[in-house]
Amino acid sequence: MKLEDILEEYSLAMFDRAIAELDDKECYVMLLNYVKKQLDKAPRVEGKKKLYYISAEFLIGKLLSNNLINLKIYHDVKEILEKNGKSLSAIEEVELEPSLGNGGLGRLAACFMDSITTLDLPADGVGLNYHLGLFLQKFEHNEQKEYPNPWLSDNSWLNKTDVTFEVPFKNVTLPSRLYEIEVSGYNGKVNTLKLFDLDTVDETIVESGIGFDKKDIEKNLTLFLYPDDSDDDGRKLRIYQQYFLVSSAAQMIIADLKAKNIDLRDLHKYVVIQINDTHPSMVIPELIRLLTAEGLDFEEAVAEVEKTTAYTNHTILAEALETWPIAYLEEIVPQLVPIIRKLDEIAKTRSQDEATFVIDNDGRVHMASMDIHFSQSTNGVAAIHTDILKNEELHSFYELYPNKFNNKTNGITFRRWLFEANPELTKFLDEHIGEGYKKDAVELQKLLQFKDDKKVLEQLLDIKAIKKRQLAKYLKEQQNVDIDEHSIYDIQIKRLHEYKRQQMNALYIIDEYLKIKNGFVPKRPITCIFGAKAAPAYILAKDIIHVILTLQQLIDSDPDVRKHLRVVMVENYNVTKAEKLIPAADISEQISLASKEASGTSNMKFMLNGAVTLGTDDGANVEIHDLVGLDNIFIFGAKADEVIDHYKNHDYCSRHFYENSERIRQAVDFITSDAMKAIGNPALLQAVHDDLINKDWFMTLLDFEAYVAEKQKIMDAYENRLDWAKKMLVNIAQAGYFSSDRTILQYNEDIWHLK
Ligand code: RUG
Repeated sequence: MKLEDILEEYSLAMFDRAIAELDDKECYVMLLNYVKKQLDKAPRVEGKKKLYYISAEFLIGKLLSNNLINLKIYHDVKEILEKNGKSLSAIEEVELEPSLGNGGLGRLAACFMDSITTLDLPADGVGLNYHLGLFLQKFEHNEQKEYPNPWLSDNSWLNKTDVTFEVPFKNVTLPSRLYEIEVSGYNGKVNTLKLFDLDTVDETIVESGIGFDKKDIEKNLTLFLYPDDSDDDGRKLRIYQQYFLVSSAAQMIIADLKAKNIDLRDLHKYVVIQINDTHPSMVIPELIRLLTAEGLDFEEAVAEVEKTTAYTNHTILAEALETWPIAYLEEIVPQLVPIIRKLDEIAKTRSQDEATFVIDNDGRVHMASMDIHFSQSTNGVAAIHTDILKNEELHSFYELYPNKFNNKTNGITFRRWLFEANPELTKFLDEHIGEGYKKDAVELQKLLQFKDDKKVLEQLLDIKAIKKRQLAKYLKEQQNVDIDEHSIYDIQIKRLHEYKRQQMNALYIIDEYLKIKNGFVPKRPITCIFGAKAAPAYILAKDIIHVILTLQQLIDSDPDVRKHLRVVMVENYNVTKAEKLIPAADISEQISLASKEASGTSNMKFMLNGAVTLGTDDGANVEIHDLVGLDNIFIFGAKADEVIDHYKNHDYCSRHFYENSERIRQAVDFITSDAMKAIGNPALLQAVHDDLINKDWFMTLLDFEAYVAEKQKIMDAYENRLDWAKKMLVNIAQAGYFSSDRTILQYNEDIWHLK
């Protein structure tokens, strides 16, 4: 039967009407049901050994188009819908984006599941089923306000199962229920994302934004991802969540093995567990606990767990390397404490260096230390990041276990970030270099043969113009902002954090604003686009959002400036919005303080879509720089070793920069100018101003002038349109290395050994 007839049958069976008579919501439900059936029927990836990728986040994005692409029916479905007067993109709007992640770490987990499945590797992703996500961001009075971000509905990709496990806390045992989402691969096979939840969780306890009783664990456990941990109850709730996740995961793994009659002493031959960041680290003592309960002696269990687990580090920022007071663990999961104490003793027999202690002298458990001692592998996520781990942050561990350390530079799935987000560019590539790059992304290099071909370069510029027009239309619909599609789109989208230095971009905007006010207008209008959520308890990050939104309003209401310079902060930045923003970008802002961004992955998505990077030599930018060469990337600022030296010597003084540069002083002081205070909240503006002068922990002022100079260069380069198109082409051609398929093959080769 033809697909068209099948879909008509679905439509009639479900709604008693033909497709042409359905509204977008009904069409979505019809397609959802059809695709879910296909996924149910699809062969599962099978194999002797299975990966369990445990992660607090899976930022999977909407799934309809992704699944249609992987089932290779995207174009057919689109055509059938069009024949019936429907638009797939309008239907996609109906789907709620699952709010199961925060940023790069969660999106990486989602890209990995796609690649793992595509490469035919058996795996479960294991996480939690947050009802209300991180939070929904709204802008009110130029400030971020947080609201619940519900996404669960009767019509979703999530399937409830009858599988439950008993998770024992000190005061209460809670049943975790398994939910599943099928993950499709480009090979037509499926793996599963397993999400645990608690039936008693009650969304109605949330009041005034995202506030709720943090002590009411039975009602709040899986409400939010990363609940506010600025107080003790919040920190304890995170421990409850983490243990709920890992105990469910460990019990499920053991149940899987028992169902296959596998001796638990052979665990590592059948199972590998990737611990994604430290949130799931308690899986190590929990597995030891369960294995000893199953009859293994302690040493045996430790050895088995060490061989079975592997840890990925995603940051060198001290505040993100979790430590929990042992007293909290006593209070919540006392059964783990004797195990962790024994692990600490073992660790101390291996090294007396305090930097490697599992329990430090203040009685805090260092989750990363436990991971490194008691797993087989520790990897960083970009070459420079892994080097910094080895040589600086985790140097004592590296000396102890040189063979455990390895690098796995992150990657992105081209299925979502090229085929789905940019069908125009995909078609262009198919026509010029064939479709081989869809299987082997390095084949994108075939594009290099066209780097001096005027016609091809013009086609690339035309595609970018189409994507820019689409974004302008989307922003008009979503946020009622008009942007000039002929302006340069300069985009910085990522979590709001001082080290990512959105504040430096804001200072650039001020500098440009002042220039325009003084009659020096840019050759071409510039649209500076931001998308970023700030953690609700991270006050300075929220203040930086306030500065950007205040600038946005100031410029919008100034007719002299707004025709040359615009600022747009996209509300509630998420995967769906990233898919529209990235293909439209001219300039990719990757301006973190060198050494601080572990990798970054939006840098890869931008490059793949023909944006040119303006960045520091940090994270994966370094590898992009190597691949495209200095002609095709704009690099500025202090290098990582210089930055690291400043921290070691405590010799960075931002006030010194402020006092010695007129340009810096003018830009910084403008934050608290009358013009800004007339629009914004003076206290919040003052906070950002004062921090920049008195602290500036992430050295904005150190790099500011170099940044402005390099930005001028990139804007000038944009004016030579054919030369710019060549830069775009080289970036696209060299993006193949950043396919997550490559990353996953390396994980499998070096760590997982699945097939
Ligand atoms: O900040 C890092 C990014 O540099 C990286 O690309 C991403 C994936 O590896 O992980 C991000 N990250 C780090 N997210 N959370 C953390 C620390 O918990």
